[in-house]
Amino acid sequence: MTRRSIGRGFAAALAAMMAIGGGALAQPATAAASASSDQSATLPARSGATPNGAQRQGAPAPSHVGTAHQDGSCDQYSNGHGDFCLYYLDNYQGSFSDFYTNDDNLWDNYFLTSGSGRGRVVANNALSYWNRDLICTVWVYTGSYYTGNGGRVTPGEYDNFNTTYRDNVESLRWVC
Ligand SMILES: [Ca+2]
Ligand SMILES: [Ca+2]
Repeated sequence: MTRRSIGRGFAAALAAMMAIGGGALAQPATAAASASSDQSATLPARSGATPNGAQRQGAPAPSHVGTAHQDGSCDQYSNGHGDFCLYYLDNYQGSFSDFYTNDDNLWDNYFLTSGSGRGRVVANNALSYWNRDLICTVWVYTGSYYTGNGGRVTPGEYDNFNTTYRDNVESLRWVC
């Protein structure tokens, strides 16, 4: 199964772009003891977190990972990898949709879990996010097929989207 394969060139070109958060207002309950919201424009100085780092490939999938992508569970695995979750409301409230692989078009994805927004299309409808992967960065884009403005979400980061990305994300991809 091919997952999160990404070229190196594009990421380097985007490395100077800004962080996307709008200011941390609350924390997801299960992340309270770990991640902090990093608003800096510089890349985290941790191994494997830079766009020029090794591609994410060959990692053994946890036994329960078969339907992890778009299964309505915002997963984090013992190997440090996890989903990127988009929430319909601010502060990780309402329905969400979970992504373990790249997705160049969020117009055919829906908010999956119970709560406000369930069943609505994800594109241009997400207000907050949580990157549950502690190794890989996510880039979100205001256009489909990785076009428009691109913003970086560092490993473990969660926040409300800032004005550029609020209700305005249409594609996403991973950089490890
Ligand atoms: Ca999942
Ligand atoms: Ca899609």
